[in-house]
Amino acid sequence: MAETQPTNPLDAPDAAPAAVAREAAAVIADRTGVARHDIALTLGSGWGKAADEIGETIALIDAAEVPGFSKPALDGHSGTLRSIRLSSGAHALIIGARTHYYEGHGVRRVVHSVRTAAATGARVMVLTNGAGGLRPEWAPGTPVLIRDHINLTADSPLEGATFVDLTDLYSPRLRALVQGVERLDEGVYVQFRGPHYETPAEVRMAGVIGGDIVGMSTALEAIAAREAGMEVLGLSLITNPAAGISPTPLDHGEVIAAGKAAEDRLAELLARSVAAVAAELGLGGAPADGAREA
Ligand code: 8IG
Repeated sequence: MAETQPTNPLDAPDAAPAAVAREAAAVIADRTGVARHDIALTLGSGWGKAADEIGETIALIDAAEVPGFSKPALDGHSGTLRSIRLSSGAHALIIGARTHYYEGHGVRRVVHSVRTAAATGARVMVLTNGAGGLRPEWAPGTPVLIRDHINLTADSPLEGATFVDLTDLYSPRLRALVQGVERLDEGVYVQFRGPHYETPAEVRMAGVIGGDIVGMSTALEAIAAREAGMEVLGLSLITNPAAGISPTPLDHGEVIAAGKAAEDRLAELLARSVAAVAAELGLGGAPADGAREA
């Protein structure tokens, strides 16, 4: 008997992405028992350990059971969505199920998790990734704050004549909060389509046009987050010098080791940053300083 292809509601010709995101958010609220999440995080390569440091896990959901999330591609493992309660009482939604643009399922699928996060109530979207670095002083394992981006995918998550201002897309006040936790370099993230890495000539081009970091995610997600009204924080873990930046070819084992060595530090950085963001925005139980009535 022929199995029917699993269908994704986002792929229906008349699908409304925002409506699918609301359905997804309703499933998340139902499965977690958390009516509203305050902050959402997508954890990319190297950042996964942070989930355990941010707070207490309330619920784990298989992303495949949430409308619009992609079914497993190769290894039968679809990501998980995790609901965490911070000590402040704020609720964080951890998205461990990123769909990359290079998978070729279209940009709607790429940004569905971000739209879903907004529909759960999240006011802040934290996007993290592993990426290549253009500055030679960035050793593998260096975290960098994203200050701005250049989108080289020639695509957009916005549909129709939707004009969204991207000035200060990577929130200056959230960057300042992270800088207060740990002093970090900031850089411009350049999203390439991938999945191949860049040639040295492409990396030189990225530098000439103002880029510092090369990767294959985040820019499209950040645009969708802004469209949905969220404030965006972006962090890259430099796992390797971009092609042609280092005179010696990269040893894959060394890169993996550098990532592993950085894990604990990144987890602590992110957990402290999230706590600072929750306090600043008055997310969760405790009101922020200054929000208190006399
Ligand atoms: I990890 O060097 C990682 N992801 N585009 N280039 C691009 N993406 C990356 C790289 C890199 N390293």
